[in-house]
Amino acid sequence: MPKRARVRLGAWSMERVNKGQQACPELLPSRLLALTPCPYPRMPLCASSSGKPSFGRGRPVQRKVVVCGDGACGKTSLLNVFTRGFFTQVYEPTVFENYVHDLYVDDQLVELSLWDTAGQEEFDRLRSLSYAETHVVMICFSVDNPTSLENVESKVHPLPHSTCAYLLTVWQWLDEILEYCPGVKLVLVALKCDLRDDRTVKDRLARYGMQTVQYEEGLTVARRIRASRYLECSSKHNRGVTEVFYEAARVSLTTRAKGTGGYGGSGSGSSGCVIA
Ligand SMILES: Nc1nc2c(ncn2[C@@H]2O[C@H](COP(=O)(O)OP(=O)(O)OP(=O)(O)O)[C@@H](O)[C@H]2O)c(=O)[nH]1
Ligand SMILES: [Mg+2]
Repeated sequence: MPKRARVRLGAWSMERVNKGQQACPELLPSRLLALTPCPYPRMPLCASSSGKPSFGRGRPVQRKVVVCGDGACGKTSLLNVFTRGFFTQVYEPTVFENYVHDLYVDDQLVELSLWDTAGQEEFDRLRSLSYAETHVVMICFSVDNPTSLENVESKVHPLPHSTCAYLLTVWQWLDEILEYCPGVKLVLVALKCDLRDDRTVKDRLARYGMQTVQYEEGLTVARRIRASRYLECSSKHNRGVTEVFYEAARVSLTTRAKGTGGYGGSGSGSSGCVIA
């Protein structure tokens, strides 16, 4: 299996500094964009909807969301802010973590099972086990690391000093998801948006001829990979975090478990992946 490209510039690696947790500020309006028709941001989060599959009121629906993306792009921080309400500067690479969070979407109680995965390449095999019975895969990247966005999509590169006959296909997140979970709904999430206009980050990237990832660039990738949503947030400032999970939950409610013929959720004995 070809390996995913993980080009990392030393300057981007997060330092284990500023130990301690930081309480999240109040939720601020976020910048959201749904690729499919979506009432956001004009409608309140838990508004009633019409034309959606109807679920029994009060009967929780179980949905599974797998969160993946490059190491240190901010996945665990996102989950911590949403489920536990705190943000920490300390970077501790994840091996595997599981969270369960209940939320109402359009009057429907959703029991969201959130699977945090390891972005580090060493854990590729372990991470592949997370994809079973998944309704939505949240692919994350960090706006202060353009490579983390590049690593979302498959690309074919000509090998150096070769003719076009020799091409190198670089293994990316989308390849992994398509292999283990074909047909699953995707949500693309831009993390660390507070760093987009950060002078230090911008200067650092400029030294490599790069710049922070802009909204339109993320949106373009989301469209190319046919993501159901493109969302931006900052866990550090607690901006857009809740919306990310509401939208993921909303998307998950539009999926059917493969081979079950209903909104069965996990434990249905299906082969695991979910198609809309
Ligand atoms: N400025 C800023 N830093 C963030 C944000 N979210 C996370 N970080 C920092 O980024 C570093 C990595 O965050 P993690 O959430 O551990 O990254 P991860 O994607 O879970 O990494 P792996 O577990 O290795 O895959 C930590 O030092 C966080 O404090 C954010 O929204 N803004
Ligand atoms: Mg992590």
